[in-house]
Amino acid sequence: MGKFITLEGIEGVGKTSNLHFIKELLEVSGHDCVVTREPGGTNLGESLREILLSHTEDGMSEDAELLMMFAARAEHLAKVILPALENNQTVLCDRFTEATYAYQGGGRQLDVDSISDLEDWVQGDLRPDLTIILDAPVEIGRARAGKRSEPDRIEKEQDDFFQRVRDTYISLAEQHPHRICLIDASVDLESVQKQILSKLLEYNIIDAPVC
Ligand code: Z5A
Repeated sequence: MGKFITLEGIEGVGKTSNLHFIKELLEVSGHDCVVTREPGGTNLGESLREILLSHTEDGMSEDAELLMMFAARAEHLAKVILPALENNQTVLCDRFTEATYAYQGGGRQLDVDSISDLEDWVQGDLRPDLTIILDAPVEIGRARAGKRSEPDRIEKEQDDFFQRVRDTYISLAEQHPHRICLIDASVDLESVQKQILSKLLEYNIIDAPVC
């Protein structure tokens, strides 16, 4: 089985900015990478993403949002993630189930046991080998994201929502230190990337370069 690596954090912390950097590190170290994202990664998943992020007219029930995240994930696992892992490829995914714990569990305050039940149902035993959480204060993430584009349906939430999301990410890293690590993403990009490199080495995802 290949390695499964996921990248997480509140909006604007730099997931997109660091995805290519991580892919390059993995490829230099011999990994054959598949880069993908959630919600999305398949035709059905991308259609669900469009609904999830833009369906603003009459809102969306919180349970519908949660179930659509997992519907997109089930398709993603069946069509992209599991076939790649079984083919010994490394899957690098921009967000996965930790985002559901953070946004639907923390942000929306939905029942965590229901999320855990859905996780077991949809994923079985599969959990990422490493989840990198880029962490920065909400005001920094929002200021960076704000410079870029119009907010989508979820980005329109208030700061207290994103504070709960951030707090949940921090607590996930505390609960599962063997597979989830936190990176200080409030600093400049070069310093963030140094931390990412050191975590990939620490978690034995890549080998130290031979000098
Ligand atoms: N969601 C959910 O609710 N439940 C789930 O289960 C899943 C997802 C899977 C879509 O995610 C939404 O889906 C997301 C959670 C929800 N909603 N929110 N909010 P997404 O990942 O596609 O979208 P996003 O969170 O909005 O990501 P983003 O805004 O694209 O942020 P980012 O990728 O982390 O940031 P970036 O684009 O790399 O960087 C933003 C700017 O900051 C950019 O101008 C960079 O040049 C700059 N930047 C980046 N790093 C630095 C540093 N270190 N210093 C200075 N400037 C920097």
